[in-house]
Parts: sequence; C-alpha cells; structure tokens
Amino acid sequence: MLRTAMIAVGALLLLPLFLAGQGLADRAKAPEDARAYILWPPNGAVINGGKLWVRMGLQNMGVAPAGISHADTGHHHLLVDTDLTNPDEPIPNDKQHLHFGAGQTEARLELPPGVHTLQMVLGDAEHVPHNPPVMSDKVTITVR
Ligand SMILES: [Cu+2]
Repeated sequence: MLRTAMIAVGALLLLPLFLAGQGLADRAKAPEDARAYILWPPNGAVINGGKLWVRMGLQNMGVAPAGISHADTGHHHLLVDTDLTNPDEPIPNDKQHLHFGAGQTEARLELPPGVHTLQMVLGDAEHVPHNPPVMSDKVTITVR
C-alpha cells in the first residue's frame, strides 16, 4: 500500500519534467493565419519622458494565462532592445524579456532616453514560442 503510494508520488514528481521535455521537443502549433502586432506605439514614435503604454494585439489566436495549456492560445511577451534568440527554449525572464502571464494585453513601460526596439512574441503555457513563432514586427521608438 505504502509502496504503491510512493510510486504514484514519484510519477507525479516526474510528470512536470516529462511535460517540460515535451515542450522543448514539440512546440505548440500556431494557426497559419495567427498574427501578433503592436498597436501602440507606432514605428518611429518619439516619446517624451520615456513613460508609455504598450498595447499588444493578436489575431486568430486567444490569450490564456501562463500555465494554462489550451490549443491556439498563449500569453504575451515583450522583447525590449533584444531579439528572440532560441524559439525552442522558454523565453527568458528579465528586464529585456517581459512576461504578461496573467493575460495582459497592455503594459506600462519606462525607458531611458535613446533609441529602443519593442517586439511582441506569444508564448505557450510554458513560455515557449509557438511553431511557427507568433511575433510582431519590431517597432523602433526614440525616447527623449
Ligand atoms: Cu511567459
């Protein structure tokens, strides 16, 4: 009885590892017509003071919070002054890779003076980009 319970617990502990491994090997499929875009700011915008709202849009897919696995959904990420380096791995979580795991579609940013790039990328329940990646065009803005 105890032994059965321990095997069951062991299997449960291994399950997340198994699922994570699956995510890396076989990324969630995105519909062919899925499209991500940055509604605001427009490319070439000049932002005085550096505080801005970024509004992100998504077509032909849905938004779901991080951790929720559902076909054709994901959550938004914003790449700030960087590129997506490896679509087979979870999107990093740092100042240049912002996660909106509660399903937010807009974000308040504060950026220092200078030229900055913003790009949105959708990630699945485990923060891994879809196949193919659903990414917006890169928007370049100037803060002064
Ligand atoms: Cu994420």
